Amino acid sequence: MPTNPSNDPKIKAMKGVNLFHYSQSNCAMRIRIALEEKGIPWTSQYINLDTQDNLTDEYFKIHPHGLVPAIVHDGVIVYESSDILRYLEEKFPEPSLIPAKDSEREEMEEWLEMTRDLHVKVIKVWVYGKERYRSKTKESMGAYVKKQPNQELIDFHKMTLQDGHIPQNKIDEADRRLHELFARIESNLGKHKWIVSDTMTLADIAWIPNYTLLNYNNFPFDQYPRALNWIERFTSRPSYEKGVTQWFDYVPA
Ligand SMILES: N[C@@H](CCC(=O)N[C@@H](CS)C(=O)NCC(=O)O)C(=O)O
Repeated sequence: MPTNPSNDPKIKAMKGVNLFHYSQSNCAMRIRIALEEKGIPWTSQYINLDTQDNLTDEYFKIHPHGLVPAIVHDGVIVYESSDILRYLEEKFPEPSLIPAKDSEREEMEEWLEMTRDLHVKVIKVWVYGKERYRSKTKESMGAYVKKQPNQELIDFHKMTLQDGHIPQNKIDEADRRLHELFARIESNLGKHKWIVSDTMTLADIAWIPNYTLLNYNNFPFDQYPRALNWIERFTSRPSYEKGVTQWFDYVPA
């Protein structure tokens, strides 16, 4: 788990849980939801991705790839949303968001790993592809390439800038993977109430923000009735209201 006790006096002095996040980031949403589910008090450190606040030298001291989310907990840095979820679970075990059985815990880990592996090639490709959205300009890309060590992200942002945007075959492949994943969620929900067990776990928290993003672009969730019921149950929880809905219209000062 990438935790870094920092030598920077300003970071070392940070007390409690400080969340570096952006309103619309699905990766940040999952951390805000987990914090609310666990009732952990936290301090908001807002990183405005629209103005590339994530690319400052100051922020690179916290996240080595200049991405959100990251947390600083009593001077210790943790980044990568799935690892932050695991870290919070370890430090704040109650209420538990881990399933009881070993087999369920293994499956929960699989869903957590998938959030990391599929974030760019499936979720981002599908969402940016549908919207033909460009979060960088050719000019801002120059600064980004110099700072960003993550080649997958550089290639992704470059792809959105090319003529014709993201190639249709990549969007189709992302669409196929998403249907595969939601068909699996649908099948799992036929066996238990939540994605991996009868209690809500980190797997549900990790995946509900993907629904939020895909739903903006009309992913056909109506093909998955049990998933729709899961969505309804989750989105009516106070943690979703506080961790997701209330941030939709956030305007940084
Ligand atoms: N796998 C990482 C992905 C983090 C990530 O890509 N965050 C996006 C927002 S969802 C970001 O900070 N993008 C800024 C950029 O690409 O410059 C995680 O789950 O924490």
